[in-house]
Amino acid sequence: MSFSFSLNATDGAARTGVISTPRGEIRTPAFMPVGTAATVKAMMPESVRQTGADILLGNTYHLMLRPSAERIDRFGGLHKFMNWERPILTDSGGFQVMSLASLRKLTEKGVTFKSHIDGSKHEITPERSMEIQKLLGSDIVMAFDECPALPADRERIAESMRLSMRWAQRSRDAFGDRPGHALFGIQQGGLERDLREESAEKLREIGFEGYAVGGLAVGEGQEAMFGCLDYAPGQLPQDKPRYLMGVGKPDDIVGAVKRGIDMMDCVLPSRSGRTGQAWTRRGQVNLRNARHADDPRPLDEACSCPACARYSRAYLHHVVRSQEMIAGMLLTWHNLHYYQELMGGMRAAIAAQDFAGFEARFHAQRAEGDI
Ligand code: PRF
Ligand code: ZN
Repeated sequence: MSFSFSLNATDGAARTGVISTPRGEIRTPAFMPVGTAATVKAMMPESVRQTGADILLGNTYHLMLRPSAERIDRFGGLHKFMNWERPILTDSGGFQVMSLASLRKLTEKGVTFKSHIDGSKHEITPERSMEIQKLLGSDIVMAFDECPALPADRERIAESMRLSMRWAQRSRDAFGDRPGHALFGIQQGGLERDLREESAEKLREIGFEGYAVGGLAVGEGQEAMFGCLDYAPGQLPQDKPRYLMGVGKPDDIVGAVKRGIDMMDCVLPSRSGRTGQAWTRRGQVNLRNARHADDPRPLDEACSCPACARYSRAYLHHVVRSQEMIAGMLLTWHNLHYYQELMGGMRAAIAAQDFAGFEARFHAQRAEGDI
């Protein structure tokens, strides 16, 4: 069986469909929990599945440094190593090098850097990134790219985008013929419409199984990001999945889907769950807050996750304040469950041609605020 994408319905620019892979189906719009170091922190893989996730994201950068791609390969690949048999998408490493590593040096060939873990020296090129993602056994491989932080001047953005497009061609050449596995290209170009178009044109010419909108959510703010998403997805092929990398808050996700995005990933639901932050229909709730100390009610009475079905706000408050491990476990579960419900709600609304109604209810509930 090979890799394919079929659209089931559209509503305005919003789309719903299914990506089929030999490891299972990915319902779109899809949210991918982040499993950077071969684990979605604080969650068993079967629990991640119970939240409704069809696919996880893993990271080339972290896994090449520890425990190394070669070691994971010897254990039969990342799926087996981490006990997640469904699809995995891996990011290609450049973005993480730029945000985490020290002594980075960028050349036409690739990037050299020192590990943030032990200071050891490493190199990633498009060819090495493809090799690592192959050793990991990734189902959806991301092209190797560079993502400048915003704001940046136009010349810097243009040069970086053109380097990423040369790397995209090298990624395509190095990826080879791998039935059932997909390579996604990554559009860059900052907030410059013509550079985004130039990037999209180059990627379409090379040809990929899917296309990511990269270079957003890097400091430009939601309004500017939505401004770019008003045209960027439309520059990419209609018949292939479109992935917005590293986004975002629930309202970012709803706005991105409205504008034609099919896949997203973000550390927010898992990371903020470990700091006592919950995301609900009614917005963000900080369980550290003293107002929860005597509250016998669940975090969200309409949520069926274990944190809401079996515990009170008073208990969640207590374990957050006491820094008990179960605090991170319960809140991560709740947040991932909420994110997946949000995606499911959007898929159903698009299929029913009611995305506008969904969006209105989404914003109305948040405007009410927490109980
Ligand atoms: N490129 C890659 N990974 C990414 C990004 C990118 O532009 C972003 C930007 N939001 C997040 N992760 N390869
Ligand atoms: Zn819940």
